[in-house]
Amino acid sequence: MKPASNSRNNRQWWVWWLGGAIGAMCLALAIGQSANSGGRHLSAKPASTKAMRFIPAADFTMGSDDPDSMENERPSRRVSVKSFWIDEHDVTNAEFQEFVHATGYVTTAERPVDWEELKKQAPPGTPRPPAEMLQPGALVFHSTDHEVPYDDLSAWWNWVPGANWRHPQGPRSSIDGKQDYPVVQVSWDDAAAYAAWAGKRLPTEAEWEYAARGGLEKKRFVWGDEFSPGGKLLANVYQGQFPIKDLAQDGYAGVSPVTAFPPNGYGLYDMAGNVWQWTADVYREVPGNQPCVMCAANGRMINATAPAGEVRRVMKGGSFLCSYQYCEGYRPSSRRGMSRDSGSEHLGFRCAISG
Ligand SMILES: [Cu+2]
Repeated sequence: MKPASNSRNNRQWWVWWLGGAIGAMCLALAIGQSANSGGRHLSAKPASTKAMRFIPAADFTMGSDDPDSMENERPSRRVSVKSFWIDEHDVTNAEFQEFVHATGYVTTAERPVDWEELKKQAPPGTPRPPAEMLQPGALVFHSTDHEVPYDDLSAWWNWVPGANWRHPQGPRSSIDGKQDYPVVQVSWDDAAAYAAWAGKRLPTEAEWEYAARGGLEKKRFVWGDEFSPGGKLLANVYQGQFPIKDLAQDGYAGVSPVTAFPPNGYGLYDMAGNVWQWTADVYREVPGNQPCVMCAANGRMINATAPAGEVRRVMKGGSFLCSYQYCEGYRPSSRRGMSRDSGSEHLGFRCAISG
């Protein structure tokens, strides 16, 4: 389903702006909601370290000095982390479902959009968007049948009413049979609410990156310096001409079950590829950031969707849409900022507990 189409440019603009701005408004709603529910959805169950790994305190080299990295990863620096526990795998649809059943929590992407509220954050003079775009929904990836410029994200993202964690690609899609797939289309607020309910928290960016490195120091990938040792593909990423066709040489053209690929040195799955993961940290961009083409496009999307003063959070790990030719978002030092209120088809999370 496509947004009500005016001119193409209009549509493009609304897709980007709504993707982020809906969030800020939903944040306000969420705050109201938790107040109304008397904190119901935040009542924690006892924390358990089942299916978590213990990571001892350490100093490590965070970021990268590699000229083949993005500037927001540089320079590398020594960082200390205290001991902590981290989930072996991303939070699955089954786990998120348990949370929703227990609490009645409604995710950001499921809440209707109130234009009167949204308009307060819009640039002055912003026209009312097409009615269809004020329905609850989210951004969904679609392939193309031709090459597209990498600075036009609307070429491969659609605003889809009815897309949410239960219907990641829109109303006709479902998560039936995908209980062990990572939950997606969740905002940072949704992730944080789940973590609080589970008696956990989101990992910091430093914890996440240290855990991802799996005991290796200054390696380009979470398994070493070579992308596909012995020709093996060790993560769910994009192969082929983006965004025309993912050749699925790694076995998957989209999201994969959370333990489909080998774990890293700490026994953690999908610390590279499959879906990006929210972390606790506020995102700060390095001035003069000059990333690869695809990432530059994404950077623009983020800037275009972030209302002034809005807080972005760091996401890590890359996804099934990250490609060897372009962004290599699945490198452990790779990082991106995303409006805390935005969900996406390629973004999930895992939790941590201080150790
Ligand atoms: Cu990428």
